[in-house]
Amino acid sequence: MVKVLHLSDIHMGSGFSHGKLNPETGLNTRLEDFMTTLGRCIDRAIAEPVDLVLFGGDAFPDATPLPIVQEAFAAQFRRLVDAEIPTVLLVGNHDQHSQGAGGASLCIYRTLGVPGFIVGDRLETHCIQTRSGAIQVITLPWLTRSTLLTRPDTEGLSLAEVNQLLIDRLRVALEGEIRRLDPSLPTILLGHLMTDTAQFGAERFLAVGKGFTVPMALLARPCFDYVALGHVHRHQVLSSQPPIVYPGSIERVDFSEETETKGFILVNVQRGETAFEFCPLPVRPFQTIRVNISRSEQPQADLIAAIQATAIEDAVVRLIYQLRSEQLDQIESHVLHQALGFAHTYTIQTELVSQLARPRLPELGTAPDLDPLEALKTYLETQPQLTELTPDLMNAASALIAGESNWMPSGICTDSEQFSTPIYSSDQLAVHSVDLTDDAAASEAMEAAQLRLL
Ligand SMILES: [Mn+2]
Repeated sequence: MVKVLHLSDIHMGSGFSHGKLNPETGLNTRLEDFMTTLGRCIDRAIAEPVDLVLFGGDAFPDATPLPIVQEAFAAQFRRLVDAEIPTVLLVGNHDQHSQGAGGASLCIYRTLGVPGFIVGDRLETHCIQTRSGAIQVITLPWLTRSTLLTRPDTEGLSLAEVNQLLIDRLRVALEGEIRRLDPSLPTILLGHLMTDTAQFGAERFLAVGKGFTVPMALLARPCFDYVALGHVHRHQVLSSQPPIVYPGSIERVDFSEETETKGFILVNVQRGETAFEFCPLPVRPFQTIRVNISRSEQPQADLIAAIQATAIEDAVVRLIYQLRSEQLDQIESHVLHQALGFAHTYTIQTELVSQLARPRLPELGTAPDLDPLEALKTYLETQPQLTELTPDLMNAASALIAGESNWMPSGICTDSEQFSTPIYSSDQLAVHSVDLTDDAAASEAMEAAQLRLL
């Protein structure tokens, strides 16, 4: 039985905006958080001790981390060298410079010949001798088109066809590795990839052309005793036979990971009989306080109550509150800052429920069924610089609202096609106040944020 610690998506050096300067060290507190958390993973590897550490990729936010960040990362992994624990560092998409053409930040460990360290920057099988015997690890780094395809291969193909071709090539290449495996030894596939069943909008990921998804059928093979994945920041177990596991990121990278538990995986790998457990890490909490006080009689007091009802101590906090513009005078911002002072760091976002709640032209009143032409006329009367254009603007507006197709602005000669369809219908011109309490939109934005990070 080989004992393995599997961690992934460290992203050390990201999220500095959620931290602050530590005057004692001169470091951003979020860098210190990531250093502490990575340190906890390495502590555990040494305390067990495990026979092998697998890192699933994405060490830093990009391939050219600040020297201080690179050093902090190396200082932790160096402890594994001292403890004589073999380690595989897999290359994720964030570790590659210009789609892999500029090398990968982690390759320096191979160049320096760090004892016991293997860099997984290509599809390859490594037979690793550990204290508890030999184990085979197939490394499958983040694939870009140029890894397996040439330009003539992809010429004239749609994105979906290119992705299919990439999957076909991967299937063949992986099959080649599998055939050379020693079936008597435990085997792990270590991959940085998006599977077709991973949560977080795989289809959308594919649709925007930033990557491709690997079918589960390619991974769920009896020749693997454990499939160690990286890339998706939310911990998830995709299959139990064999175990196919994303440990997720070790620290919250941004607010899209607010509710996720962070941790790493301890695995006992045995031919045909693998057991694993998720080990949670005590990481800094993120808290969103979302309050709508637009209908409140006492907006300030309600806002403070919402803050006090939230566990903000030492957390990264964002306060998002919605109010009407005429309530702005009732909010004293220094009181808000005082109430949020217990947070590690915080941001305040004010959203106005409707810009139109306070009529800018008192002449217009607040009649809900205001005629748009009347409104435009009233507006133009207050704008003397537009007097000359007023007849044209009024004509244009009534033509648009009436849906007339043949209206032309006077003095402008255009292609007749251009104005052949009305741009607005009258109901589109009606005034709608924006509903900002749409939770679906909020979660969609969060999902999009997470996808950017993967
Ligand atoms: Mn990634």
